[in-house]
Amino acid sequence: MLKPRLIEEKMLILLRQGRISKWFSGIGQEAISVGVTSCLQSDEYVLPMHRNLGVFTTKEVPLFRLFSQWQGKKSGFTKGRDRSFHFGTQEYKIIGMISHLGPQLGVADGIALAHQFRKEKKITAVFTGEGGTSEGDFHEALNIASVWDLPVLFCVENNGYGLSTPTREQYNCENIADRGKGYGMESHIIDGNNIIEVYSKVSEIAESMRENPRPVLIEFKTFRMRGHEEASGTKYVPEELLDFWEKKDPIENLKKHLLSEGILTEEKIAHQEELIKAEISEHLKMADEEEATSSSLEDELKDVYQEFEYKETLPETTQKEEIRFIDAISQGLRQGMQRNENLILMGQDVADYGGVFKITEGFLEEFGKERIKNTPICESGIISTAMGLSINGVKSVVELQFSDFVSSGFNPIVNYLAKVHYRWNQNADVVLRMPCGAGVQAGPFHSQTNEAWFTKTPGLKVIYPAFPYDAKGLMANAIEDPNPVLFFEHKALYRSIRQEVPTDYYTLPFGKAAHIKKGDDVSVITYGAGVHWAMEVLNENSNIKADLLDLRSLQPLDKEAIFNSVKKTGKVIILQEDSLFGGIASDISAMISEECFEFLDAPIKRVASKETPIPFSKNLEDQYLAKAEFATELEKIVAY
Ligand SMILES: Cc1ncc(C[n+]2csc(CCOP(=O)(O)OP(=O)(O)O)c2C)c(N)n1
Repeated sequence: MLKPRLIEEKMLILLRQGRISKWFSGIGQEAISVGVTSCLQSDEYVLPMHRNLGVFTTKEVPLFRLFSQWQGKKSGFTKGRDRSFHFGTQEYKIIGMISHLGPQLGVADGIALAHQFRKEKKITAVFTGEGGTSEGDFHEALNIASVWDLPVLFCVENNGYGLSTPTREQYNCENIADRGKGYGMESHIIDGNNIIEVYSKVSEIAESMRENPRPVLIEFKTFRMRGHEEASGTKYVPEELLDFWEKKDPIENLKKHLLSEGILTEEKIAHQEELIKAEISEHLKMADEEEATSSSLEDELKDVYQEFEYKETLPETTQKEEIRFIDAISQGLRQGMQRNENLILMGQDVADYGGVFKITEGFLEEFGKERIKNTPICESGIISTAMGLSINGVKSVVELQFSDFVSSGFNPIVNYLAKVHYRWNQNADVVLRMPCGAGVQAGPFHSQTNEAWFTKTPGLKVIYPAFPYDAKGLMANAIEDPNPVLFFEHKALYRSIRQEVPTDYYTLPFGKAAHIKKGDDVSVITYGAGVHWAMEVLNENSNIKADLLDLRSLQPLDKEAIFNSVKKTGKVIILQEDSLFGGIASDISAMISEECFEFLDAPIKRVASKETPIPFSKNLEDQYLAKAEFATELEKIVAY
């Protein structure tokens, strides 16, 4: 406890000297970080927050690495890419927060699920402030852990304020621990300023959780003695409260106790302080002397994704059968699961029921309930859980029942999965299945094709097949690829498109468009249902010799195939099912004008759906969809 306290005191001096930019103080709360971490085994994970310096010192992270991290230098944990405690390290089994607070609670579930899956008797400890408990993620994570009996120790540090908001404006129950009942979960209240109570109670709880796996909620009563961060001060905190809690300082009280019991002497304490101060000075010097971070743009780009070399696998036999798009996805998934025993599939109603589209029918019988998991309705919590699985070495596929519902899991995808490899070189080995698309009269909330929400976020891969053969091979590759992949499956194609597909397992690479038709009149660039709309129109207008590209993969994008086609034809029409503004058609258009301007014989044309939500009834939906306009626009551009 003394070590994090003395480090903090030093940091406050550095802050005043302008040598560090921000500091979130945990002074007065050390007993919780240090006490809980001391109860963990060295290979058990802990997920700290911004005030939990004691977690890092107790896990014996060398101080110069922490100082270097805070100065944005190379010996830190993020190569200067993220600040303060926003990092993880497998070496020390510490998984730091993302700024959004809540997602790490679900990540802890995933880590615990991986232990449960491997039948290891390990617990996972995760921290949150009382403010963070107001986020939906808290509710989702506790509920998941309870439903699945995951041995997660949920530690709430109730320190009186969330930034300037006092607890009475944050929640309206007496104790946060009381919420445990609502989740069917054991809970405890512990005096967070008393290290002996923290250590003795938590070690007993931890041991019993290892033996009898279950989640436990602990509310530690404590107080934040300084501002939310140093610059924000404590003006809004009543003086009496600070006085009251100052008397409960965990270090001073332990010191008194140890002195009165004759366990320590003033001399021994002073000596210990000197040793720690010397260590701090020495390590600070090492960090100060380290040069400022620089990097090549190439290295920065390289780290956005985990390196993955595509391994071409060809079908073992020539055996083929004609199957539907939906069967191909199901086969790709099934064979992927057969080859990867270390893969869990999660989603709403995916087990006994086989998923709402029946893609996972029979999976439960074949792979068992440990691998095929029905989830509660909690997209954010489950996607965070998938992240945790990946951190603890387990692959996962998550079925979003409809891609529309991904909005409820948006935060962990774009902020956690997408950024984690760039931040601290941890991959997110997760495939998100996205049944999407209109044309089935399903209205505004079951028809969206929302790939553009993700193609603009570095760190994600976005795949969008249009044919059974591609869907199966690309699904296999999505599972092999250790990066986060959003796999879009157009619902209108599920049962309407058939093709001869190899029965054996095979892979297809990302970032390669398919050349569906060759022609010199115009390039038609599209994907998903757009490919079938274009084929329909081109079949009816056989006089038009179009070069038809099915992109198949939107991120990575096959720019070379696009540019080669445009350079050949000089005219291009980009067809997209989503509404026009901000869709990928706009970016492709911009790329073509930048790279192929001299080759163009007509203005680039984007054809997309209207700027409204997607209407339900057939006439309105037909009017909304880009399909209606495509034939006319194609004729116009050919005649230009
Ligand atoms: C989703 C989200 N909303 C708001 C914030 C801004 N913010 C950062 S910390 C914080 C207060 C958190 O309070 P609490 O969880 O009680 O933890 P404490 O800081 O008291 O330790 C707020 C509002 C954020 N980081 N993320």
